[in-house]
Amino acid sequence: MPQKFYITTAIAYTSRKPHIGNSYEIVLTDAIARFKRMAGFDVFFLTGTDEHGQKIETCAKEAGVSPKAYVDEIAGEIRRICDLLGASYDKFIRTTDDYHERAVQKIFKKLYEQDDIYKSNYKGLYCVPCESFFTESQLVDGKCPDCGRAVTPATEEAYFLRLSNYQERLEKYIEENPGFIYPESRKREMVNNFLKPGLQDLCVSRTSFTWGVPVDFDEGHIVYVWIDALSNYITALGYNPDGSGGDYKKYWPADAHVIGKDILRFHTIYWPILLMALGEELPKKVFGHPWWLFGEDKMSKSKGNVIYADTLADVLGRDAVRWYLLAEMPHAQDGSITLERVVERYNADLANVLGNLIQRSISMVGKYFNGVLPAPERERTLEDAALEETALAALPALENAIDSFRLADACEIIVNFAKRANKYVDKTAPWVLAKDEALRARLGTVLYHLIESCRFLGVLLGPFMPQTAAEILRQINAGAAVGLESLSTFGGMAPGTQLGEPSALFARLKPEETLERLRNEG
Ligand code: ME8
Repeated sequence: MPQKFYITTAIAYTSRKPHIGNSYEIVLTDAIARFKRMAGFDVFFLTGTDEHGQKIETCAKEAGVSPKAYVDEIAGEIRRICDLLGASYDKFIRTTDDYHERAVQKIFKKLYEQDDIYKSNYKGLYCVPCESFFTESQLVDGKCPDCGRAVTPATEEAYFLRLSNYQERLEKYIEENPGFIYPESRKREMVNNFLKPGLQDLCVSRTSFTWGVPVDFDEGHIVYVWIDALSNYITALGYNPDGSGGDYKKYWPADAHVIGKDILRFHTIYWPILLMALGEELPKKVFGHPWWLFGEDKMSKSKGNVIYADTLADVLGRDAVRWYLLAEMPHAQDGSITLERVVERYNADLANVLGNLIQRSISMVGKYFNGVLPAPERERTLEDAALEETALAALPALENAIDSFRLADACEIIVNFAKRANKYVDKTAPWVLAKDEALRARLGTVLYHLIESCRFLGVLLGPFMPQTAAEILRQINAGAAVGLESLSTFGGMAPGTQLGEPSALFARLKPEETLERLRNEG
């Protein structure tokens, strides 16, 4: 039986079209899911949309449509962008799905019946025109942060989750499972800023709006959107407090929740406590990834510096967008994206290194051997051996990098291998060997090494650039030697194979012209 691997992304708000920062998480998670599938795991990859709450209700009102019509449109757009980027999700959950809403109601009721949730009074500062409560620290100059009018102290009935009852158990879990909050720097932040000061019970219902999951035993109360949203990770698998389905039994607990750094608190404090209260296992890992900045600034619509994944994909192709996002984002610090940098990296990694290697390797077999792959000689030079060694070391290194969520390192391993192979071309100079009939066998060995290196690249690139990887393997006609297991020996290509015609995978971009196209598209 293959080992299971359950991985999830955050579910995006359907308040607006997702920008490249939101799309990043899908690509990151997709690369990991694809790698795990290639490594033989039984993977379940979940993504979806977070569709309830006051903000979305307000957006719909402003757009003059019903909340449902509004979220249908944006959820469709989010899913379209996921598909455009090649996300291989196994399920796309929407929090407005019937089965999810029913399960959330049952979760809420169970927690209430067992007294983990209790009814009390919420005391806060209320803005009447906005129908919203605020805390002292949220006010701007003592006034409502939304409309600037005066607020008044007020009380309303609400439900609360007893976080404090679970504080000790959560602290123990975090201590005993050092990989749970990841990376380490984020763990310190959570423990020192939120756990150490002590947890206060969390208000888990609202009465000031209606767009949400109703508390089914108390009319007028709506389940707090984060309780609704977090539950998606189990409801998607068919979780039900009265008895869950097969997928839940098979895949839970999650092996990794991949989320942005801003929502770590919800995933490492509220979510585990909710699960403990339900008597369910806790996720094994929560990976809080950094954010994309536009240059050095936060991306925001009002600043006009928002980049969308579909704009880039229209001009550069889906794989190039995936590559940039995976190769450029540091492990723990924020990443920077600008159109100039996207074009630069495209030319550096994809056109000059990868595309160039594949195209010239296949072309030389075409030119010197009529496209039929020659057999290598038994004798190997030091140069050959060094290339083989680099190829064989790539997969173990890649596996290590992916298991520690260091996707940029994984990309670097691949590019460095391709650079090494390009250097091999320069050193062995096949065009010189081709001039001397006596060196024909040596020429065959060199070209075999190059095409076998292309095969390694075609396999290794699978999780990162699936279309490109498939195209490389098609062009060299790799046959069945396309799985990770085929990378344990250098020699998977069968001599005598008829290679296909090379076609440029990544043509070199003219920066000015491309930037103009990108700006016009955006
Ligand atoms: O937070 N760079 O949804 P969301 C990288 N619905 N990642 C970014 C980013 C940026 N510039 N901006 C946002 C929500 N993200 C909730 C999640 S999960 C039960 C509920 C990430 O649409 C962000 O950190 O605001 C989050 O992980 C994801 O995009 C969706 O953000």
